[in-house]
Amino acid sequence: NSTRVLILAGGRSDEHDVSITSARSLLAATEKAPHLEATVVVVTREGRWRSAGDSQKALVAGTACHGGEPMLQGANVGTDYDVVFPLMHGPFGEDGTVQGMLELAGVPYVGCGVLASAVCMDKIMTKEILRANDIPQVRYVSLTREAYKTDPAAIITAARKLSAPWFVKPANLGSSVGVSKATDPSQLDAAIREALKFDRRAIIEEGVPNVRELEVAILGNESPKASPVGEISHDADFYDYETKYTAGKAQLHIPTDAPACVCKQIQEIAIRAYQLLDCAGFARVDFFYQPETGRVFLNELNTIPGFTPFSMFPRLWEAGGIPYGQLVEHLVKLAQDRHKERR
Ligand code: ADP
Ligand code: MG
Ligand code: MG
Ligand code: K
Repeated sequence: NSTRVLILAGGRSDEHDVSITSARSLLAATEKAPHLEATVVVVTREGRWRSAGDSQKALVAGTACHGGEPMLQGANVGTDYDVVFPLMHGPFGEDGTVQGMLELAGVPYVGCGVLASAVCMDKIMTKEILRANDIPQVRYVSLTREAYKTDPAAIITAARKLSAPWFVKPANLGSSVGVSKATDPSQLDAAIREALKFDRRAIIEEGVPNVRELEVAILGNESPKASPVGEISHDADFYDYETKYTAGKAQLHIPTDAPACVCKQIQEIAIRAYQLLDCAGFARVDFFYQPETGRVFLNELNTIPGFTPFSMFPRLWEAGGIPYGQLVEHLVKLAQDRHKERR
């Protein structure tokens, strides 16, 4: 009597290939788990849904560009599967849209619900909620395309009240797409225009000098637990798209050698933020650590974290005593528990 899991992979985001790599590992793990039976459905880069049979080719190729149907077809999600594992990153995967479809289908799914997914995808909304709850974070200014068109000087003036350098980002994206660093006020305009190419809304943040990037993996529904804290290091100016996805450009340190009191603070803040935002299942919570002052700032929560065996989330839990296969089983169980709790 095994649990039938539907893995959704690929999708329209720039993390399409990463998602398929994650799905392959996930599938292999379910094959080893005696009571899990998984099928993969791949969404193409154009946002079309392949059949399970066609998806096999994408799994082998590692990517899917063409083909597929406008919506998930040939499977009645609610009756053919017991649990769905939406493993697509970024917009249309991590942002609550797929989660909404799964709510309508009435099927349990891994990870955060609609609200937490949508809020965590939106850097402005996340920050507004964190601010209302005194969670430490960097100072920021938010803007819309329309506001910038109407009065660019007002926005530049507001941004200049934050200390340099500035990080300018689209509100709803990931993988560092559309993110730029401005070190001089003269670079702000170009950075803002770049971010606004990807979204109607953008955010300008105060940069953390000599930043160290620490990440923690959270697992659970009503009583979430934090993994040991990991660190990312690299030689790039910041953790940009190329550094994230070129093998060998970034190093993962698990656990970090940052002071134990800093790690403890990070674990506590991450759990508080996870609960405030009503996250469920899992999330990777990313922090900035400023070694000279000892301060930590919550950067973001990622509700569909990278999930290859070499990704930060599974590796942090491995260090925390939960190997990859068990982690998958646990996530499936959490999805079923949450579904029951919500009835
Ligand atoms: P994404 O959701 O695309 O990963 P992030 O907000 O995490 O966007 O920004 C991407 C990267 O840019 C970070 O991992 C970090 O290297 C750098 N960065 C972003 N904001 C700041 C900041 N305020 N101070 C220092 N570095 C930053
Ligand atoms: Mg990030
Ligand atoms: Mg992100
Ligand atoms: K996010």
